[in-house]
Amino acid sequence: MKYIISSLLLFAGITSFAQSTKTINQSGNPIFPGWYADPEAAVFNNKYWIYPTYSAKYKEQVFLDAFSSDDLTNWKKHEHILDTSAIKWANKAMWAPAIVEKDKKYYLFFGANDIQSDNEVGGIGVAVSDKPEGPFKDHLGKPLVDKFYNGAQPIDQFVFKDKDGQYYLIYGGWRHCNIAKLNKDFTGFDPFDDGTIFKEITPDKYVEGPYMFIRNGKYYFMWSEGGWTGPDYSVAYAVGDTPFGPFKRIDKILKQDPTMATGAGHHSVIINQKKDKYYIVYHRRPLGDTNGNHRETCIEEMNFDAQGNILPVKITKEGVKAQKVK
Ligand code: FUB
Repeated sequence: MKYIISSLLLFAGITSFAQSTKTINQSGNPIFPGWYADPEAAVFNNKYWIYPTYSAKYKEQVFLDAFSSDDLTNWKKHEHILDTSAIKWANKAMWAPAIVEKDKKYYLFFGANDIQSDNEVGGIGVAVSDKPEGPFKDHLGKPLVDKFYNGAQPIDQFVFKDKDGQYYLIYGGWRHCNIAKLNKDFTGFDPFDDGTIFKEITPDKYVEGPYMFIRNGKYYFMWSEGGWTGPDYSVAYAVGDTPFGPFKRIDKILKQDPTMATGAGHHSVIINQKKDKYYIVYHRRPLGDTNGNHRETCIEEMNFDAQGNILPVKITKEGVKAQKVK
C-alpha cells in the first residue's frame, strides 16, 4: 500500500512538473527537462530535431542525447545517439553538435576533449548514421580539425550549406572564428583559390557558438558573446553579402532578463522559409542558479523588421505555440 501511495505521489509530481512548464498548445520553457546546452535544431523527415550538449562536468560529457518532436511542444528523448565508446580518440567534453543530412546519410559534427594546445588529442570530429536518431559511428577515426588555426580553439562547429550546394565548416572558440570548405565526403577540406584552408571571419566581440543562414539573399552570421558560465552570455549578429563577410557587428539580440533567466546564449535557428517563420533555440540558466552547467534548452520566436534587422528576442516562460513542420 505504502508503495502504491508513493508511486502515485511520484506520478503526480512528474505530471505537475509537465503541467507547470507547458500547456497543450504551447511549448513552455525549458522545452524538455534536464541540463542541456548549445542546442542544434534541425528538421528531418517532417519532424523537428534538437541535438544539445549534455551539460555536466567535462568528464561526464561522454555522450550526446537528441530530442524529436512533431509540433515543438511534445519532445521524445533519444538517449546516447553518440557515445565516446564509438569515438576512440574522444574521452570528455563532447560538445555543441551540428548536424546535416547529405546523400541519405546524417553527419553529426561534435567537439571533444576541450584541447588547450596543439599537443593534445581532440578537436572537432564527424560521426555518421543512416538515421537522425543514430546510432552514430566515427566517420574518420580521428578528428577533422585537431589544431588551433588563426587562434581558434577547434570547438563549436556549425555546418553551413551555401546556395550553390557547397558545405562549409564554420567554427571556433577562444574569440576566433574560421570558415573552411568541406570536401564532398566530409573527410577533409578543399583549399580556397588562394591555397588556404582556414579563413578567419571573426567579428567584433565574437566569443564562440557561430551560426549562419540566408534570408532574402543576405548572409546572417550570429554568434555568442560573454562567458558561458556567467549571466552575461548572449547572442549578437552581423549581415554580409557572402559567407566570408566582411561581417560588421550590428547588435545583441538575445540576452539575460533579470525577471526570467540568465546566461541566454549558444543558439541555433529553425527556419520555415515558406511561412517566413523563424524560431531561435538557445540555452539559459534558471534565475538565482549560479552553477555553470545548469543550462536548459528553450525556444522563442525570432522576428525581423522591414529592413531585415533581427528584432531583440523576448525570453519567456511560455515558449512558442504548437507548430507542425508543414
Ligand atoms: O557546452 C560547452 C561549451 O559551452 C560550448 O562549446 C560553448 O559554446 C558553451 O556554450
